[in-house]
Amino acid sequence: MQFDVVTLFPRMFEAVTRWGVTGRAEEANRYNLVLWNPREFAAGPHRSVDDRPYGGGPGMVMMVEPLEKSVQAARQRQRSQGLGRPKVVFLSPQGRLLDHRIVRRLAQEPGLVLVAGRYEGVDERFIEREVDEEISIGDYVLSGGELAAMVLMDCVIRQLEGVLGHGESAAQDSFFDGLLDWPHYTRPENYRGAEVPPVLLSGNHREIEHWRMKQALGRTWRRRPELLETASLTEAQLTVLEEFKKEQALLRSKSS
Ligand code: 9D3
Repeated sequence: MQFDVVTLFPRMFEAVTRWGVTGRAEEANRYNLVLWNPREFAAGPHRSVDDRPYGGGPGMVMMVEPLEKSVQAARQRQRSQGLGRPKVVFLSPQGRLLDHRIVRRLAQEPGLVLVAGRYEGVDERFIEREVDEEISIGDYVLSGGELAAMVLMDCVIRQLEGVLGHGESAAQDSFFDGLLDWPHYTRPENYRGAEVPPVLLSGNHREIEHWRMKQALGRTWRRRPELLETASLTEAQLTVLEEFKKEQALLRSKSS
């Protein structure tokens, strides 16, 4: 995957390229990242990339020209790599909310151009002229699009072939897809009186599987019930969830 990112703060992206899974994936050439700073495409003695908003009001707005020239340079590079026309994604609070479906779709692309904004926003004409898709990472306020672009990159890179090891990308994952994780434990068996659930020490793999499924379903029902609407549970999962609910009811009646 070829990533071209347009940003006033290119060095922030070292957070992706230097560490962990995404750092190793870059070393292994699973993806390539090229950064474009609109400042380099800015005209005038001051190389301005922002100006005051027409109509007044607080803050500054990113100018069309340095952004457009950056995106065109990025497009040109991807075309020179024989990749065709890349999708241009603008990270924006006005965008569609990012989810795993969008991540998987974007991971199918040979290349992406990501645009991170700063200040109050970017000139709308840039979006109309150059942007294919606007994406938000959630309903909270960031200081700019860079962290959002890195979140998107991290999620996409994990989906690329050969990035996750066998254990991490196991078929188990897709089995539990759309549900929250079950609780995890490691040594010691007893931490200052807090025990590991005995079933996990039993060596009975069918029972362990069943317990984990029940916990995953139960927690999802408790914490994120809206996820169960789209998870399209199997008959077996519905039965296990009913077990969880009954146990919960029982535990509550015992404690009162
Ligand atoms: C006047 C109110 N603003 C928007 C709600 C101003 C504003 C806040 C934050 C303008 C730009 C930004 C910078 N944010 C992003 O560039 C951004 C973002 C975010 O803030 N939250 C979630 N996803 C994203 S993607 C890009």
